[in-house]
Amino acid sequence: MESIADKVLQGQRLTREEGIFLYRSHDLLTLGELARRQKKEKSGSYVFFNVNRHINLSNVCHARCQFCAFGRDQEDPGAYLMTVEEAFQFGAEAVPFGITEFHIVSALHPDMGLDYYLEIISRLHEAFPSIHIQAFSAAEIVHFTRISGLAPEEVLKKLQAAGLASLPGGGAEILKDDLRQKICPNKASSEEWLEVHRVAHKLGMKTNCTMLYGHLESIEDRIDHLLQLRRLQDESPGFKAFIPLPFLPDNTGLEHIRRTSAVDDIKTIAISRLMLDNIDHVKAFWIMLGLPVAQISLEFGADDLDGTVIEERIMHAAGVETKKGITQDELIQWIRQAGYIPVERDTVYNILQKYES
Ligand code: V47
Repeated sequence: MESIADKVLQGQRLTREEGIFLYRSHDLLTLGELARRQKKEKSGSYVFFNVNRHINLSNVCHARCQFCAFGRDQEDPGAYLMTVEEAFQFGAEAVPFGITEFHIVSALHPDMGLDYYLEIISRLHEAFPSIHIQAFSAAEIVHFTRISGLAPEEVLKKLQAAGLASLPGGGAEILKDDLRQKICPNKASSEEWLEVHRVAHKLGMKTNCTMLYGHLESIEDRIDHLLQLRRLQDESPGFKAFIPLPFLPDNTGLEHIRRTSAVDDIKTIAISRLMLDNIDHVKAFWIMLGLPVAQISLEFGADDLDGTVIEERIMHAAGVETKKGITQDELIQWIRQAGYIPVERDTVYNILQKYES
């Protein structure tokens, strides 16, 4: 631990073996101290949040990943698909709440063509040009290439022209193909996921990245995943935030697996902060971690709690017990109680308002 601490203090990069060592260590406080130091270098005493609305266009999905409780077959009870008009209204009704972002992710619908998605983006963008549209995980973009026969670059350019501004970080799961064959065999491969972000960055789009952990993967797989993200960021920078997503097992094909512990969640936040020295923000997504663990993770390297969300569906299908949304005032309180300055940001981390007391 001492030699790792020295390296962190000197700004040197940690290796695969050091990452694995940190996961195996029980010295949570030293880990926290190092990660907090890194967080302070990147964002000082600020902790970010944003005011956004999640929109999940459909839950009808041909991929039916083992870890997902949200996806449905078309004829299943509870299956839904928003029309373009319904999606537009769903977004529009949140505008009076002062949202600055539409966060749109969906399922891999077997029948809807690319035009459906383009139309929703352009309707929202034309009506609300100042609201940032962050939409479609790389797994969805790969799906769009398959249904349209277009290359990732062409799909992204069409979406960009319609008003898409950035990509969320979903669909990464664990970037290891033999594991993906077990948990998500019908969607983008590791290289396809990476390629979409590589191309998006080259087109000038900012994106996020995630890691779904706590299912069938090993500690080594987690570290290898982080290293792949770090490598892509070196080669083609554009990731703004990393979001570790603890696996929520209820109602999934992996229901026998126990939910990750708070210690694992906190360690994962801290280790990602230390390994991903070239990604500025680590997000503790409060919906998944729960507000108490998300708040404590601010002392372990996280510098963002994500947003107001308003109505979250994917994680709630998997039994998460947090609320479906939260007010801006509540987010400000949670951040202040941890001793940090709450900062409202836009999607790409421009500062909109500081709440200094
Ligand atoms: O790709 C699905 C994950 C992701 C479960 O970019 C699950 O700012 C845990 O990526 N247990 C979608 N995780 C959500 C996502 C996201 C969320 C918040 C912010 C951002 C961002 C991105 O959710 C999926 C998958 O990895 N997921 N089911 C589950 N049962």
